[in-house]
Amino acid sequence: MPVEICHKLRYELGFWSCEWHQSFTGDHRYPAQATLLSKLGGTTREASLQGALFFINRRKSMKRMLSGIKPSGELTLGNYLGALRNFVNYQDEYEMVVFIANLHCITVYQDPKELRQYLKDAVALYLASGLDPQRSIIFLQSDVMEHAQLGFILACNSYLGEMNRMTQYKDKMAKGENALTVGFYTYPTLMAADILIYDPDYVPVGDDQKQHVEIARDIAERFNNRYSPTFKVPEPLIPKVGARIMSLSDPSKKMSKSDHQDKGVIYMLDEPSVIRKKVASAVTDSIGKVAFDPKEQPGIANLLQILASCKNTTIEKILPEVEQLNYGEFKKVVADAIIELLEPIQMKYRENVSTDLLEKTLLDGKLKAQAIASRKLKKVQHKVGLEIFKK
Ligand code: AQP
Repeated sequence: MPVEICHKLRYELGFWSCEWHQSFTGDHRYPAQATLLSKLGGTTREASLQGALFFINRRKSMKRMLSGIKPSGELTLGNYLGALRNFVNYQDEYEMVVFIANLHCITVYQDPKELRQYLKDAVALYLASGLDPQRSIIFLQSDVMEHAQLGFILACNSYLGEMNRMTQYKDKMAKGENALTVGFYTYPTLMAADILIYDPDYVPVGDDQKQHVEIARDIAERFNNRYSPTFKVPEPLIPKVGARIMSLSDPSKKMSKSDHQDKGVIYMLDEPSVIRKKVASAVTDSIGKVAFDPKEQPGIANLLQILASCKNTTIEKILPEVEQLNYGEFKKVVADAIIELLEPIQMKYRENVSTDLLEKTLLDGKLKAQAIASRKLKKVQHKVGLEIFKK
């Protein structure tokens, strides 16, 4: 059985029930999988029930993992090393649900034209990095409207005190930002919906994002206790590799896509010459020795972290190779490693971006995600008492 048909089966059979098949085709004689397989290019003979069952069971035996990136700017090296690369690796072990969190982008004003470009680039970069639409569900958050609907129901099961305790909100308040939107204030409840609607077992998060999973867990437990068991309570999974990448110009701050100090941020689509320039002007110190001392030498420690992450190794292993170098030579090694890592991704990005692959991926992902999300939302609406008639 061809591999791509197998991958499709893994999803489709899990999500499309026999009833769906019968109502869709009016055909009660064959199991759904036979018709589906032939639709996908196989033959009915290939669609042996045994083969189909194997894939259903395989999917069922996989734990589900969910994550998303909010492309409120161009994706950075930090997004890749801290998140995207891990998502790609997780595909072998988990059923990955990966979305583009576009609703979260607009909690602060975005120029519509720029936002569209960021979103398009993000899908192209997901694919260029190795996320595989046959194995992962890749979609745009706003395409699955159930997120926003569940978000509101969960907001009605959350408290102002919880929102007030969220770090991002507290940070902005402490900085005296006074033009915060209501969407920004309640985004944790939307994020809880993004997660809980798919019943994932795990949510991989950076250290700074743990609070989001914690609030989703609290809301899930409250809902389960108040109504009846409805949501799986997900576990945060903090990746062992893929440490926090800091800004090159201010190593006390995370490398962030919305940081307007471009010099400190390496974007996934930066040209090699730009990468070299940014790394060459990275902040260091006057000690003059390449060593891992985040307290005394935060800039050098960050460059070491970047080098180790790009080479997929540890700082202990990489240090002996670079500790004799002067800062100029060391920076050249770091820049080379970043370019070596990003160049193949950039090439694939250029291949993908002008084809219809992006649109097809998002449409396919939307259908698969919606099949899960709408079932869960119906269940929730029924439990809360919103439905008058059983559908
Ligand atoms: N510098 C980083 N180092 C390691 N991991 C990082 N991530 C982001 N920056 C780094 C990880 O990328 C995933 C997606 O993050 P996000 O884009 O949804 O939100 P974020 O963490 O707020 O990313 P930014 O770039 O800092 O966005 P802005 O500037 O909009 O606030 C997460 O898993 C995150 O840990």
